[in-house]
Amino acid sequence: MLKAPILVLTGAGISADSGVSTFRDAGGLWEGVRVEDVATPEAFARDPEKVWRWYDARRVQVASCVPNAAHRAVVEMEDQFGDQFTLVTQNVDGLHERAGSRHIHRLHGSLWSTRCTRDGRRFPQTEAPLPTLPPICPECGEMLRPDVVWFGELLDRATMDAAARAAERARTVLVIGTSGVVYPAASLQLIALEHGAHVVEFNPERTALSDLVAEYVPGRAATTVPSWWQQNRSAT
Ligand code: BV8
Repeated sequence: MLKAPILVLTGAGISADSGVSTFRDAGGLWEGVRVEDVATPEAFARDPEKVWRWYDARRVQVASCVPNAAHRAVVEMEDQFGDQFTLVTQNVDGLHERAGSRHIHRLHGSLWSTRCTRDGRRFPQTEAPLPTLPPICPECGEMLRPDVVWFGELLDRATMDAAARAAERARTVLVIGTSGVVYPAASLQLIALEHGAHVVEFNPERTALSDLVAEYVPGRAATTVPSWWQQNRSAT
């Protein structure tokens, strides 16, 4: 029986079947790249152009990808459960938005937005590749940075608070395609477990969460999530 409220927590793995590189799988984004070299404020201060080249390469890759059946199943869940549904993603690729998800808590920002390094003003940026690296603020001429949360940076407080409240209230939580190693994002699935939620993990590899959840569903999300959803949606 699929009990509401429903919370869906997604990581890079939900986009893997769309052709977007994950972070920690073989051939993933971090392979051959030291996180400290590209995803920290210090790295950006040291070599902004190198950081921008890494992010722009990801933007180019994602621009040629399309949402997959797992993203579309998540949209159907939002359609069916309305305000009893919450989507929280660690992903910055924008594929949930392109699939049609409407209310998304983006914990780590977006590849499709930039932020002025002088005053934090945000600018949508959908052009990939960027014409110049690093991009310059159209208002003040200062450098723009990727609008993402780097290691050592705080997440947006309101976003994390809303996600934690949803994790406390949810009766069913789907954890899709995350290694669960990055905090505080990874704490959400633990909060849900502590509050007695029925947690279902979708991942081809077992993780530290796999032994703790009610259902561990092995396999690729583009196959397992729609299949699980079809079997359980009618049970409501
Ligand atoms: C912070 C930027 C305060 C955007 C990212 C405890 C508490 C608080 C903080 C910490 C803590 N311990 C350590 C920290 C510090 C750090 C952290 O968590 N470090 C880790 C590495 C130990 N956290 C922070 O710095 C956070 N800030 O807490 O501020 C503070 C400040 C200073 C000091 C202390 C505290 C900020 C974290 C945000 C970092 N930014 N991204 C971008 O470039 O994308 S994180 C990055 O990794 C991504 O955003 C992504 O969200 C995240 C997690 O990766 P996953 O999405 O899980 O992807 P991954 O590749 O790992 O796994 C993919 C999974 O999919 C695998 O399991 C695979 O099996 C599966 N899969 C593969 N194919 C498929 C599939 N699943 C389904 N279907 C498939 N086909």
